[in-house]
Amino acid sequence: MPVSDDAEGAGPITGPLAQANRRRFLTRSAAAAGVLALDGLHGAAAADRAASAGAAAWTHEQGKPILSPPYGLPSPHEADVVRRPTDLTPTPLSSWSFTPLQDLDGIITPNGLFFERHHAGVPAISPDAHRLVIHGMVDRPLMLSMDDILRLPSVSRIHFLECSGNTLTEWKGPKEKTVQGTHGLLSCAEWTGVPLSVLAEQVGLRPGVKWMLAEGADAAVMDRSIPIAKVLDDALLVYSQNGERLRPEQGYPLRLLLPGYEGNMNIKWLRRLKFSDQPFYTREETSKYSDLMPDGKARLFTFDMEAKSVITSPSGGMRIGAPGFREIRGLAWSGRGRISRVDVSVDGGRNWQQARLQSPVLPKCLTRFRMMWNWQGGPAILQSRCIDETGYVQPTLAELVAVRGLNSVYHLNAIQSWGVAQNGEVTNVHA
Ligand SMILES: Nc1nc2c(c(=O)[nH]1)N[C@H]1C(S)=C(S)[C@@H](COP(=O)(O)O)O[C@H]1N2
Ligand SMILES: [Mo]
Repeated sequence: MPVSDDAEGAGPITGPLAQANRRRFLTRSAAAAGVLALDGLHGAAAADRAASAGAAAWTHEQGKPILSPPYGLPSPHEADVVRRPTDLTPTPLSSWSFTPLQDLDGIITPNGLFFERHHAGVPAISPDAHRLVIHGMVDRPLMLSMDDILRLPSVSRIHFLECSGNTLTEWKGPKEKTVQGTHGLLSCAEWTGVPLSVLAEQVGLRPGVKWMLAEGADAAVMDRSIPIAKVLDDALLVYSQNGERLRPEQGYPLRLLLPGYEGNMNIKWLRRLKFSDQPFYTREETSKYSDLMPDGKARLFTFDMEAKSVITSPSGGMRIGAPGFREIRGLAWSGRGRISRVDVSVDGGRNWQQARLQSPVLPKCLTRFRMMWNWQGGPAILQSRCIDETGYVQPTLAELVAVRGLNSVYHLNAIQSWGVAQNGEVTNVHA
């Protein structure tokens, strides 16, 4: 098999360019630590042997023709990289599926791996028959077809979406085995659609409008009240996701996107917007999606997803092969703006080191962080802690529970710990 320079992906390992690349990589990544031993690199002699040993079977024959299939699929070798269900719900119609964060790189979630949360299944909506009604305290009520909506001025923005129930199993002790289970109700996409401020102008909001109801066309008829400031700030009427039309699971043909707000308010299969001078106190925002505090009172309208981060590799269920250097990788995000800093600890929070942030660092968007780690082969506890541009610091679980108590379900944004055992096994632990 041809040996490629793992460091830079720059082709065969021999030759002056590859040597220069390799030198650059070694100085960049391992300067402080001395030698970086990669399993794949055994020096010039081994590389030369491999290079002259002849090409692999797939190099000796032609591959598959174009358009097989017309809509491309991942390599069959990646068949394990899938959304996974939960055992927490009695029916798959009102349930979740979780994004395999441990298998993904960068910040964009492929559309087929975007987490799902439906309260009454995925409706089969014909875009030709679908209508969006806008009414209430407006001068010119409107009923729009998808064609009407596609004519309006559009924007594209990259934002995360997180269910406020993400991590809900972890309040009282480590439960889920993998980061997919603990944090997989989180995904990120480039969304395209119409700013709601444009529509608000079209219909003419009456004086005194303070809230907007958004309602879905699914059998759950999911509805939520949204403050008018959010509607006019950055709310989007979305029809595309990562360059193609929304997937049915994500609200085809039309959904609401409220950047940084809890997943539940991002109404899918959107059919109605109603403007009012007061909130609607729907079932979803009173009996559900509120937070029961230690004194028995419930917090209502907890919209913002607060700053949170998690290490995705190494993470629960993985096994670290050999001591030595490896990159710790993870994601950080905040519903209030940009991530300004991520720190990583390998000793359960006693010492912290600043991680590198991958650009672009966008507001209300996943941010990828990385840090090189020299695992000595002993037990370790890996943690990440983020700070957003408002100065908010991601809390420990103890700090969060001290304020919130243990009655609530949603909005667990505490620091996650992964324990590394002597033998390299990584598990979910509370530290
Ligand atoms: N119409 C409708 N909108 C909905 C829901 C729903 O069941 N019906 N679920 C909500 C919840 S709880 C979440 S977390 C997000 C999930 O969006 P996704 O399935 O695209 O990830 O959609 C929200 N919008
Ligand atoms: Mo949700």
